[in-house]
Amino acid sequence: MTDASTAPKAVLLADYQPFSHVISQVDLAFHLSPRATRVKARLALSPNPQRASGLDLRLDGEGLTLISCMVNGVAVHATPDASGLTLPAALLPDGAFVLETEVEIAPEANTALEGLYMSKGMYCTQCEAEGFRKITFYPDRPDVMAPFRVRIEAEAPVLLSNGNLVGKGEGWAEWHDPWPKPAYLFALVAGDLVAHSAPFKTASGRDVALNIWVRPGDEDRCAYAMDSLIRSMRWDEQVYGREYDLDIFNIVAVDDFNMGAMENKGLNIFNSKYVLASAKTATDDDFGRIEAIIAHEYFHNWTGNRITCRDWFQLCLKEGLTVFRDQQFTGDMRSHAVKRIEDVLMLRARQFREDQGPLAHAVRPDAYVEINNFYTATIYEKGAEVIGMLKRLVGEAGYAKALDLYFDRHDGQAATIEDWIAVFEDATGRDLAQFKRWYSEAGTPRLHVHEDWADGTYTLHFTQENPATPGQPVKGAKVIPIAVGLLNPNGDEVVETTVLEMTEGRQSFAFTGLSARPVPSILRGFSAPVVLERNVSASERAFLLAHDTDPFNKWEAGRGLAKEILAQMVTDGGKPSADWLEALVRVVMDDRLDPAFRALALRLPSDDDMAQTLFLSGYVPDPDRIYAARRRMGDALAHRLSADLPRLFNDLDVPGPYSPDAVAAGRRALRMAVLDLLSRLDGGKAAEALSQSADNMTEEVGALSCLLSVGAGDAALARFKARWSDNGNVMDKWFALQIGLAPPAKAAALTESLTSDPGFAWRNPNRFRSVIGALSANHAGFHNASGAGYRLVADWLLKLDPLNPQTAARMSSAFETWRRYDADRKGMVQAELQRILATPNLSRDMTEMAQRMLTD
Ligand code: 0A1
Ligand code: ZN
Repeated sequence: MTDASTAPKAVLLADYQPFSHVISQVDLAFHLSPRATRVKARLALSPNPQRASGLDLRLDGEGLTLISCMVNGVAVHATPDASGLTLPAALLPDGAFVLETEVEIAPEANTALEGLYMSKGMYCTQCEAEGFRKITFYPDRPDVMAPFRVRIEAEAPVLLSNGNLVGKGEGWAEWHDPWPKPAYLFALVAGDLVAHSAPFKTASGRDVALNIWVRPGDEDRCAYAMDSLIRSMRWDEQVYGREYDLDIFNIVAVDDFNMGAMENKGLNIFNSKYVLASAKTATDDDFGRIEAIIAHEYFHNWTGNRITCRDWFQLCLKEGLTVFRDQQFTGDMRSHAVKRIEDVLMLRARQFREDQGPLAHAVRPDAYVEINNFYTATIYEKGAEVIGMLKRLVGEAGYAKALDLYFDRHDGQAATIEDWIAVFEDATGRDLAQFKRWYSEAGTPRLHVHEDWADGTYTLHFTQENPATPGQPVKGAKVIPIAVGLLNPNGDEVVETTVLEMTEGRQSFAFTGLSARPVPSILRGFSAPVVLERNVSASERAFLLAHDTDPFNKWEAGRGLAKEILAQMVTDGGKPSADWLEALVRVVMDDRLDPAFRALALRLPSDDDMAQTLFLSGYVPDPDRIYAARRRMGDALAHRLSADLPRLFNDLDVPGPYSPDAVAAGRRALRMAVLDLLSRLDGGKAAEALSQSADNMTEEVGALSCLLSVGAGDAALARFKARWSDNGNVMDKWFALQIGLAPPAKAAALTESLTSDPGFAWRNPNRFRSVIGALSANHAGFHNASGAGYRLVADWLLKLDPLNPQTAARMSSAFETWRRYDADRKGMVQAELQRILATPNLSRDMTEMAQRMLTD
């Protein structure tokens, strides 16, 4: 299908070689100016003893105008090519030497937001994964680590870089980072900024100045981020024994950012939406995400920065582990049960979806064309799941011992997954050779279960199926930790949670000495990232929903039931069963249960989740039927609960001033779920009243969503816009909500009309995502049979690609599910992907994505 001669060249794990030289010191001097920034780099180099002597020096560099180049103070003639600069061995002295270069770059013209760029008049950088090569000539790879000294000269009041401040004056500042680091952790910020500051004393008594830098006017929305940072720092000391290691920790919020945030050493740079929050501007979910992302970036200081990755194939070494750590942190801060359910919802929605389509790849891939395309749910979320399984297999104590060994052994190094596995083997004595398949093999295993019962012995028989994925037709059996508990028929637990270790393709586990046939609770806590296939009756699911002591499986029982019934409603057009309604109502009305849990139980499976589930069961999903069935299901629930909804809505009101804590947030989540049902009965009356009176963004957005769902959102939308038009982060919600909740046949047209709204600043990644991304996330709208959704998304991706290939390519994964659907839809998506691929000067990023999605 695609012509090999035009395919961009892949980088292979198998080709790894250490760099030709080592760098003992980097000195950078920046003279900032929007169109002509000068960067001087002084690199102290020597041949790498791990490589042969007499090698050329090859430095990466893109879009740089070379002004001068000197070796040991003597000018050399060097001509860069499109991707870098080669200094032939003949030009280099035998031993150590100093290379000095000066280049010119234009940050104002940098629309890709990679390297040094400008956001609303402020200079900032993004170097992961390969952005440093857009700043100066350098070996832009994570295994070249060096201490950096940085001098910044600029007409800006605040000048920041990594490490500690060693000097400053009018128009200049100097920073020194003593910790050797790879170039991707370099950062620089300069602009008119103000700080929200706080002191911190580490466990061993080091004073650290904490600053969150924002644009003037935003400083009153930093308190929650600061509180989250302080709690993260304390938690890492207490749980992992890891202290902060510089005198300053700076965070900067920027409005134009491709991702969520970046862990640059001592100078984290954040998308402003993950820093700025007040009761009036941020929802409970926003507060939760801010806490998690602040923690994530901070935790990278040890897992990512002190110990980094040898090469980009090892990305999960830092990302999987850091996600795992931030998940533990959120669980400790809030509720482990709720956090686990939310994480699994997200894993299934994003990672299972990826794993079941053409973009499936291993947690540690062995080839890539553009590394920016591999910041995926598989690397991050499945990478974290793999660590969760390891921890389950070796136990709390084994995990703690292995992590201590990891930090001791690899501090200051660029490590690999082999190093990571070896610390677990050495700390616990376990052989993890088979476990490593979780890193090398893509795809979501399917775990089939059946059981038998005789003479007091209950046996579970498991079969694992490891489906083929692109480039990996055959796979081996995985080590699967299966947490199981057994309940007796009156609902008491007779066997507590036990972890069964499955290592073979088929395996049976027997429980003896039981007085009655038990009801099994399998895969408790979602102990492995697999699809569990078991024939379970509706009554058994209802029984587990009522009695399971494992909160995850309690929720899962209700979820499984809802999905089964919804699937039936999609295929036969019927109504939900009374059994399901009764079982769910019991949970919703049970005020001994955590409201956050009850809210999660009420959340119906998403349309995309249903499409995936139906596809896996052999159906061709029809987006309109799924949409309609899901609405009927919500309506039926609303009618069944009609007598209780107004009282529930009133009782759940959280009195007093707004607080983002988990308890209050849980009550509001349930209250908004109740309001959504109530709106189906009262046409949005209660929601309209709340929309006018709400004093916090959670309820303001909650009420607006309810109104949009019942087609009564016009007045609230207009009010919202009038009130928030000068707040970009809030206006993103205005765009995304109306598109996300638009009826299927109108979604594309509405999106198209909003692209003409003066507020649609499409070069801003957040705004682009809140419009074009919101359409791709409206399942029935995006997949509307007219093809208008596909066309509009493809048009805009093509428009963004030349300016910002990274964000455009990442968003193209909207198309990854195309093979699930009917021939007409498949044909339309295929045509869009081919149109994308045929576009002249398409980026390498987008070319790789479109090719992978089209390959059989
Ligand atoms: N390392 C950051 C995420 C990140 C990754 C890539 C980026 O540019 C391509 C930017 C940020 C994290 O895990 O938070
Ligand atoms: Zn990360």
